[in-house]
Amino acid sequence: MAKDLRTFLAYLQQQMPESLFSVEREVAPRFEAAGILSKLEQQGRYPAVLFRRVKGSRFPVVSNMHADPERLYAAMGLRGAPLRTVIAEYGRREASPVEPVLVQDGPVKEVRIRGKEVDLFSLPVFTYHEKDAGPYITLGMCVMKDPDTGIRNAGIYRLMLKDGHRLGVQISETSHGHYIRQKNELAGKPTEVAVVIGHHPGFYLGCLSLTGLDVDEFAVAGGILEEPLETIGCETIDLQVPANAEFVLEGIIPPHIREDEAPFGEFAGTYSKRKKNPVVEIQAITHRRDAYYQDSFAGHADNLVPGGFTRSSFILKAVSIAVPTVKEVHMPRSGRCRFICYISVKKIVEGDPKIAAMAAFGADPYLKYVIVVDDDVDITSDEQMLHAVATRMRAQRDLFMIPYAKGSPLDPSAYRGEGDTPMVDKLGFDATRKPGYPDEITVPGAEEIDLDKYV
Ligand SMILES: Cc1cc2nc3c(=O)[nH]c(=O)nc-3n(C[C@H](O)[C@H](O)[C@H](O)COP(=O)(O)O)c2cc1C
Ligand SMILES: [Mn+2]
Repeated sequence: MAKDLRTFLAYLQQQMPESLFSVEREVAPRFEAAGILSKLEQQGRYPAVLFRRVKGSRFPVVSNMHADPERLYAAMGLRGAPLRTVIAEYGRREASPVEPVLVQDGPVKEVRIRGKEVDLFSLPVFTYHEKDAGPYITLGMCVMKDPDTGIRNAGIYRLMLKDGHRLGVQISETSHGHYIRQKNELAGKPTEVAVVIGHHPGFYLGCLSLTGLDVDEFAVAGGILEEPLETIGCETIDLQVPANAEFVLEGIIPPHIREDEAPFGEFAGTYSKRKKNPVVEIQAITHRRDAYYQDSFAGHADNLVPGGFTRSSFILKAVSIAVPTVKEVHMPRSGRCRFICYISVKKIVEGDPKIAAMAAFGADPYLKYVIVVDDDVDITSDEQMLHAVATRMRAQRDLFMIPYAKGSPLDPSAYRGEGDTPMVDKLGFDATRKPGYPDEITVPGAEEIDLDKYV
């Protein structure tokens, strides 16, 4: 059976039951569902949550699926493996794409709704944070096609419900989707888009891979899933979508239309301000008869963890070309899995740490601080990283700044540069030991001490 959301839910029920939290009581889509997710988070719990009954909709909701890295590892068949093994294996599968296969029928076509029958309010779309401008679809994988090459592109972009058939969309300047929509707009043309909702975590991890615009993320998803994605043609637009998704929304982004979108509680943990953004006009919805709607708990672990993971693999590849002795890359939760990158290297050549940091900046525009340490540091520990910064660095020599470089528009420290581009100032840290660094203190014989003999 092809991997999809249902096969993974069944796996969780059987193999990781503690990782699935089922809410039987009816919940309100505005704040109450998010409140439950928030309460779990306050208790340090990150299960996937199945909301069986949501007020105002007949569809159940699966949320928080990607909040716990352990579930993502399990989705790749790597339960219990260390971070470094998982990132290496992700990189290996990313480099072994599997082309999708086109099929004629699939469960996502069980129900087809077109034209005036389309009603986005029939979906159980949640409102998360106090100042959010409305309900948001937060795990819509938006599929488009590059008008120059015809190559498919996929990315998640937040979608605000404006009315029964229109969505506001934030496609950041850091996303390929922005280039595609912009190319079409410059030619005066609309952009066709299919929003895929509800699939196996491997599908999301594959589509979130940091690739070139010339790479079809569905083939990467096939690599991550270790099986081809079955795709099927849309009803009203020239795009193909996974045949065993839960929902697909088909629409177009008309050129030169901008309307108010946001505020919205974003991954940085702050609100994104209201701005003029493009609009998606939905002209058809297809779904499974008993479909699960899937969302991401925006601004929280569910939103942060999957992207950090896929970015690490890409950064590791870029850095290893520049510095062959790189050991590990990690995007810590403390940096929202986006703004801070930790890198360890086995330093053989003085100056390599700065080259490693520059390669990382070149690979990922979201990055703001890159901290490079020796390979004895556990880069999954914020404390060990700060210890290296505190003791092994001299700012004047070991720190470099790149002012006025493109960053994420959702970064609260970003400012608008020429051409309205989101700009940030970036810092690279060489926190490795330099020649002549004093020996670190150790107590001889401590390892062999048996405390029981002394008490
Ligand atoms: C839950 C979630 C929500 C996201 N929301 C947005 C968003 O609103 N806008 C955006 O540009 N990127 C968003 N991203 C990041 C992009 O989906 C990601 O960078 C993706 O690789 C972009 O694909 P592309 O470069 O092929 O367009 C989100 C990621 C996740 C995991
Ligand atoms: Mn892309």
